[in-house]
Amino acid sequence: MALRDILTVPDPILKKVSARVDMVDDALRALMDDMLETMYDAPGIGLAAIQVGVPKRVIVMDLAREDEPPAPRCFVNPEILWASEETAPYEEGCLSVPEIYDEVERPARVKLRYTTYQGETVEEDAEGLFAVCIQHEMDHLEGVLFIDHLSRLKREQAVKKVKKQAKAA
Ligand code: K1U
Ligand code: ZN
Repeated sequence: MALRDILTVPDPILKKVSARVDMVDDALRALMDDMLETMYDAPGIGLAAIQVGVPKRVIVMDLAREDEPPAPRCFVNPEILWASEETAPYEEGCLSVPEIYDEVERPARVKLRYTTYQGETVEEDAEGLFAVCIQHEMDHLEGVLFIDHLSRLKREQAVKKVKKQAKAA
């Protein structure tokens, strides 16, 4: 396993649309292992492959609380089959937009189909933080960041802050 660098705004790679994965094989599992290690190290609760520069439709996540054992999860080629009309706000963050947090409104519940780490295709309902996080990560697969849901002024201020942080580091 290896730590990978997480791209930050305004890296143009983050705007790419990721490609579907043909097969879950050992090479893809090695990528997912690296992504989980990178996410835990950051630390974060989710990560899309494009954030480490790989334009594949792959997401990792762990929503376990600190007092719970780790619960790593992998989502290959995730699709939203249904989204509720009801929406819910959540104060989101993103490892590609470090130290910026703002409220985004998304469907409160979604039904998903995805392929697992083992290569099995499954369907699952998501609500609460799981629904927020999977929608945030699936936006990454389309080249969309949570700041794209904010006003142009807030988005530009966020990118400016991240550029300033990167210069100072
Ligand atoms: O960059 C990412 O996509 C990961 C992002 C996921 C996310 C967070 C909140 C709402 C929607 C999606 C993060 O993990 S940001 C960091 C974070 O939330 C966190 C970090 C340490 C402990 C707990 C949370
Ligand atoms: Zn993100």
